[in-house]
Amino acid sequence: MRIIVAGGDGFCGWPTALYLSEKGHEVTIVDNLVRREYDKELNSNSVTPIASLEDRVAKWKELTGKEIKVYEGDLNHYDFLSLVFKQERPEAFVHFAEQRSAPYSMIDREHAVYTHENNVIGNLNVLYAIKEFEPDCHLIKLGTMGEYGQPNIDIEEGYIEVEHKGRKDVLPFPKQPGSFYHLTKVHDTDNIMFACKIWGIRATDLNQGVVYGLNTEETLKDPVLVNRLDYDAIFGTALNRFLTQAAIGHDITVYGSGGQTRGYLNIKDTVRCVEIAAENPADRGEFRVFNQFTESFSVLELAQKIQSVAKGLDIDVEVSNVENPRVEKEEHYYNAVNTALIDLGLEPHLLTDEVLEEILTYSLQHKDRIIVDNVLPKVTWK
Ligand code: NAD
Ligand code: USQ
Repeated sequence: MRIIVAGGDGFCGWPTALYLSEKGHEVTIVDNLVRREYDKELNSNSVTPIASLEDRVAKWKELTGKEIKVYEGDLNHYDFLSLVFKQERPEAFVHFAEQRSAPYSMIDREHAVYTHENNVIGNLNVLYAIKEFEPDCHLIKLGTMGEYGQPNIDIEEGYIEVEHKGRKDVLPFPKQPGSFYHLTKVHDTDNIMFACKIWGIRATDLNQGVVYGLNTEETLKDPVLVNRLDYDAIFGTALNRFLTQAAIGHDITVYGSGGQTRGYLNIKDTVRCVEIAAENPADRGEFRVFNQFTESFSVLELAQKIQSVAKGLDIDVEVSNVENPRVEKEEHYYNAVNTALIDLGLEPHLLTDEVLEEILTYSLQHKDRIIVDNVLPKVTWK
C-alpha cells in the first residue's frame, strides 16, 4: 500500500514509518521538522540523541534496502500538500503531524493560537487534498482519549446511544477536553466527521491514550534509528517523564493528589494499531472512531510502580505531590471502552516491570543529556 506518514519524524511517526516500511508498504514521510524547533525554543532536547531525518532514512535504506521517501514541508501550505498528493497518490494518509503538547498550547495566547492554526488548518488541508486528489484515500487520524475529558460515565468509542424524551439516537460522545491542544483534536474530529458526511471520505480517528516506551524492533536495529524520548515539563508525558526523573534521582512529580486516570499504551502497540487501521479501511463516507489504549492507570499508581522498579536497580527515588499546574479532576471515575482494535487483532504489550526497567535503563545511559532545569512544570493553566 502507498502510505503517507505525516509527522514521520516525531515520537510516534518515526517508529510507525519504519514498521510500515518493514511490512513492505511504500512509505513516504511528510514533516516540517517543527518538533526539533520547539526543542530549540524551549532550550530542551530528547534524552536519546536523535539523528537528522536525512541520516535516519539513509541508515534504514543501508540496513534494509527499503526506501522511505521524505518531503520536508508544512501541511498548512496547501500548494506543497497538493504536490505531495499528486506525486505520491496515497492509499492511506496517517496523520500524526500536529503540535501535541497540552502545556505548550497553554503557555500564552500566541502558543494557543499557533496550536489551533497548525492543527486545525493542517487537518482541514488534508481533508481538502483527499477530496481533490485521492477521494478513495483512507485518512487515519491521530486523535486523543483526552477529547472525552473525565465524564462520570463510561467512555464509549466515539459514539453513544442516547434516549431523550422518549426518542433514541446514536450521537457523538460528549467532549470535555482539558487544554487548548486537546480542543484542537475535538475540532479536527468535527471537521473530519463533516467531510465524511458531505464528500464520502473514509476516515478512522484513533483516539490514542498516553504513549510510553521508545523502542520498537525497527528502531533497535541501529543507534541512528533511535526514537526520541521526551522528559521536560512541556513535552514529556507521564510515564516516560517519570522514568527519566528516576534516572537522575529527581522526585517523581505527581501533580496534586495523583488520582488522575488515563489510558496508556506502549509505542509498540501504536505502530500496530496504525497497521490494523490501514489493513481494515473505513468504508466510503464512514467516520470510525477507535479508542487506542491498552490499560489505564492513575498517575500515582505509575509513580509507585516506577519507584519500586527503580529500587530494584538500587535507585532510591521519592514520589512528590507537587502543586497541580493544570485544571483537572484529581479524583474521578474512569472506565473507557477499547475493544474495537482488540477485535481487529491487537495483542497488547502490557506494562510490566521489565518494560519499565528497559526504559529506565535507556534513560540511565543518556542521563547526562537531561537538563534538570526543564523538569519542574512552569506553565500553568490559570
Ligand atoms: P511529535 O511532536 O513527536 O511528532 C509530531 C511530528 O509532526 C513532528 O515531527 C513535527 O515536526 C510534525 N509536525 C507538526 N506540525 C506539522 C505541520 N504543520 N506540518 C508538517 N509536520 C508537522 O508528537 P507525537 O508524540 O509523535 O504525536 C503524534 C500524534 O499523535 C499527534 O497528533 C498527537 O496529538 C497524537 N498523540 C500522541 C500521544 C503521545 O503520548 N505522544 C498520545 C495521543 C495522541
Ligand atoms: N502529570 C503528572 N505529573 C507530570 C506530568 C503529568 O501528574 O509530571 C499528569 C497530568 O496532570 C495529567 C496526566 O498526568 O493528569 C497526563 O499528562 P501527560 O502530560 O502525560 O499527558 P497529556 O497532557 O494528556 O498529553 C499526552 C500527549 C498528547 C496526547 C495525550 C493523550 O502529549 O499528545 O493527546 O497524552 S490523553 O492523555 O489520553 O489525552
